[in-house]
Amino acid sequence: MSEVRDLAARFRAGHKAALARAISWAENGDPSYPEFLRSVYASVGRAWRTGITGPPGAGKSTLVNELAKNLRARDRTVGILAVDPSSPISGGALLGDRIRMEERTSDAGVYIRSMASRGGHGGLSRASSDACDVIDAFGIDEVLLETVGVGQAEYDVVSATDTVVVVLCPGAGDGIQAMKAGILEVADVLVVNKVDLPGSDRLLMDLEESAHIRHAGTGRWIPPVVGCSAGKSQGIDEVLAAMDSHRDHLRATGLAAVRAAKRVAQVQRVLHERLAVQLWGAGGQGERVRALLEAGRTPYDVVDELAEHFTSALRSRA
Ligand SMILES: Nc1nc2c(ncn2[C@@H]2O[C@H](COP(=O)(O)OP(=O)(O)OP(=O)(O)O)[C@@H](O)[C@H]2O)c(=O)[nH]1
Ligand SMILES: [Mg+2]
Repeated sequence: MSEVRDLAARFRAGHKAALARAISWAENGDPSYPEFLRSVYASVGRAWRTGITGPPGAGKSTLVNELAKNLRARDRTVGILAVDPSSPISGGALLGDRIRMEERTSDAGVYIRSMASRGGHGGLSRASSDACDVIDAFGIDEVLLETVGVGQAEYDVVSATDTVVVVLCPGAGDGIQAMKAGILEVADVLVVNKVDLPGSDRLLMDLEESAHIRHAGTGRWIPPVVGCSAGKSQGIDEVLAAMDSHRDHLRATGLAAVRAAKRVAQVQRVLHERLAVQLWGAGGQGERVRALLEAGRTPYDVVDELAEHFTSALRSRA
């Protein structure tokens, strides 16, 4: 039996080691992954995927742990993917996450995996969305994907998940102001964590007002704003209720169309990634570009020349 068929068989039989292996294939862009995905793809689409994003230290992991606990109490199986942004701020927190989540790992209904964001940016978004597919195909009910929301990562989590929960906490002040437009753009649920700390009421009101101003009259989903204290296990049911309300909304307004649009975006992303590797990869185009620029060409002329070079290279390969 081929390696892929062997893995798919063990995967379908519910072996977690096979799940782990398949995620590694996804993460590393293993050449066996596409064939593996094909063999289990009919099972993809049953899980609900929730992205948990927000600034470093907002309490995302603590909240994920609490959400997992409550989802387990509802008899839902849970897969947790924590993407390590390998930033100096959060790099150290990963070990803490692991220890905190230890209590969940003895539960057979929970699968926890952290992924490193090594490699290019596109690689990370591809890998995390692939890993969501794999967990989904395994038959797990709920996927919780934790990512640190800084810039583009916020948008990546949107394409990989159905519901995006943005976690903020009081005390970040101006930082949150600066990010607010982006946050409101991606959030389906806005959570203010650490309501045990001062400043949370103001942040709650501020977000509520901003969400209404931004979305009122647009007919778009207005993200509910919920306060909680994940560290004290308070308000978690309210967060789950807000997540449920978004899920109900999507189901009532056309989940299939939303998911289809995200798949189209995924195809475009993977194609970009592959073309970039094929075009820029081994050839060392940097040198070529520099030489052309040094010869006095404008950037546009260089682009024309490269485009010409690429198309003839592709044509000769076809
Ligand atoms: N006061 C208070 N502290 C909390 C609460 N929830 C989490 N914390 C603390 O906030 C810190 C960061 O929590 P994490 O859950 O690791 O935050 P995170 O957003 O996952 O952090 P990164 O993954 O590093 O971005 C930890 O020291 C937690 O104990 C809360 O409700 N109240
Ligand atoms: Mg974390």
